[in-house]
Amino acid sequence: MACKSTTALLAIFAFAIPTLIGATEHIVGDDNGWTLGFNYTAWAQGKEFRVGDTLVFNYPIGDHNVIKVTGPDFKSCSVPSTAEPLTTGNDVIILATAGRKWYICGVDSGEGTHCDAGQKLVITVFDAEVEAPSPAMASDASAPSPAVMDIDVEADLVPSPAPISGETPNEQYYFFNRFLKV
Ligand SMILES: *[C@@H]1O[C@H](CO)[C@@H](O)[C@H](O)[C@H]1NC(C)=O
Ligand SMILES: [Cu+2]
Repeated sequence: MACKSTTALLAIFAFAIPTLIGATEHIVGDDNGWTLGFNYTAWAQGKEFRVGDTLVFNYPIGDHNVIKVTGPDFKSCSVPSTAEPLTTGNDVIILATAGRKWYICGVDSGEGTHCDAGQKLVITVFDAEVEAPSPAMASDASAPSPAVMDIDVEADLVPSPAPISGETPNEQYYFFNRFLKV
């Protein structure tokens, strides 16, 4: 069973590699970085965000932060109490799933947050497989989407009641130990 899971993981990497080759790194705000007085709506316009791409937020440490929020919190510039702001000054976000994504700066200037002043970014991320930038990738167009693969993995990781007669007790221990720890 452990072998089956390993095979599944290898299969995922095999599918993930073509996706990553076509991945784009988006420097938010380009040379302006993540700052006040910049229109991120205009910046995002005409750009294509795909699953596997990355967003990079550059700013002087301490001046700003990056918080992923929901649509309503984006609109009202609310910082959820559970928020875990990114604060490294070079925050990299991997766009792992398709859909609408909202990011704000939650730093308070004393007269509201930077978000209130317009430091906010909303993007729509599309599936990676929709686009085939190269002929090599076009042949992969029928590959299952990452979301579907995630589901497959989950299913495979659930210990099944399959016969374990061929396995020694040690192997069984290894199997359960492995999945309890992961
Ligand atoms: C930012 O740019 C968008 C798109 O060009 C525009 O609709 C919006 O009014 C601009 N916002 C500000 C605050 O200038
Ligand atoms: Cu800020």
